[in-house]
Amino acid sequence: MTDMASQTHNDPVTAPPRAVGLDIERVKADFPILTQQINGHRLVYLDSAATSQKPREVINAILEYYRKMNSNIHRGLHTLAERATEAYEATRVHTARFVGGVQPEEIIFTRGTTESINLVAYTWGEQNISKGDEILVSEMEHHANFVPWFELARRKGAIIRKLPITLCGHLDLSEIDTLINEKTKLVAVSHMSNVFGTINPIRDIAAKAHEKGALILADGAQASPHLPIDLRALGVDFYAFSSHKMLGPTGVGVLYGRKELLEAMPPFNFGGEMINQVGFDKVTFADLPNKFEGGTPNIADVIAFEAALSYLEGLGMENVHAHETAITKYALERLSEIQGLEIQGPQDTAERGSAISFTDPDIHPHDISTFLDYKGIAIRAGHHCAQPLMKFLGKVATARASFYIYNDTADVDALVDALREMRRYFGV
Ligand code: 7TS
Repeated sequence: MTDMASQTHNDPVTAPPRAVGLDIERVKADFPILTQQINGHRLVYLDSAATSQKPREVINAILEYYRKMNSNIHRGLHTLAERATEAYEATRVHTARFVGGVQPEEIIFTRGTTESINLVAYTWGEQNISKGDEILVSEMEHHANFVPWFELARRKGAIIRKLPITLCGHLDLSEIDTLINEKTKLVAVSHMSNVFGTINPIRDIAAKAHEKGALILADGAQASPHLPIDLRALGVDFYAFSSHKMLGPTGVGVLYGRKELLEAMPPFNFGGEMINQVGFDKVTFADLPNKFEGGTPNIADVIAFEAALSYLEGLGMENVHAHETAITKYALERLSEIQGLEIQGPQDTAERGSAISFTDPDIHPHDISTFLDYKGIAIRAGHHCAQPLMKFLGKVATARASFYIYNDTADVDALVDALREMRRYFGV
């Protein structure tokens, strides 16, 4: 591993310690996948905004579940079923605590952020959106927080309004007082952009929405892995996020909803588990949260998600954030040394997280990604499921490096060295 002291390139950037707030060697050692060589090089994983790697604790929790507990929850009266039900519900309690201490029945398990948002669009949306109503959606949304609203508006004859963005990668809030008006029923905005990395002022936007009687749904897919989250302080009505971006397994998502809203909403999936009484004359539904968890849920992965939450809490979310801020600052400085590289999003690390999108004037993002892969470096290239944002930038794609707890300054150096080599290789 390259140590900062043995850096060979000539650059004016003062490197921070390899890790801030975290014992980086210990953290790295917890992620078995990182010991691999890819194409003959040490794996440098810079694609955590797409999905994070999993620590041993999470992998073991899945194995333990299938070895010792496997059974269906909420219905069996035998010991295994009780164990599994207890562990599944313990994750709900833990998740409620992790996001600032909401009520456990306000936490609904889904398959991911996408399903959480669709749940709201198909239940609350069907019930509350009518012709002529307005839904304000930011221009930097992932398609998961855009398309469900677009489709809802199409079904209902409602209107999608755009909360625009600036070239610096911020939301343009200058017109917010007219964009949110008496017709606005919902504001849909990401807490952290998956392209710009921008941390959006959710609390202020929530206050503006509520002033006009609108609700706010914040997409927390990128924020929940990286920031301490306090949903009550943010003042959101709905908040959606995914386990797999925060060290947990794939196939588990969370929807937080204020209890009185969830209680008034119709169910999403009809079937087993979500009912109270079923007869040919009448069906009644279960109370929260079961009303929204029809069918056998993803028991193993929900249970293993608890191990991810414990792991993050063990590190401390303040430490996670401090570490990533230092790495992001260093990465922004080092990347800016590369001639011609255009870096998107805020420069100030107080306003952003660790996803850094960039483009090279001479090399397509897909070629950048392919070249870096030869060097064992995993990044993402494409439109990042944010085509309205790409359109605003006038680009079809960007390259994106995203950092997490197991990345250090040596990973940034590997990226910068490889990008320099790439430019030489392409003769630009
Ligand atoms: N919202 C944001 C802000 C995201 O970044 C993503 C996934 C989603 C929603 C969807 O989450 P899912 O778990 O339901 O798939 N973002 C990315 C990405 O940036 N690259 O791959 C997936």
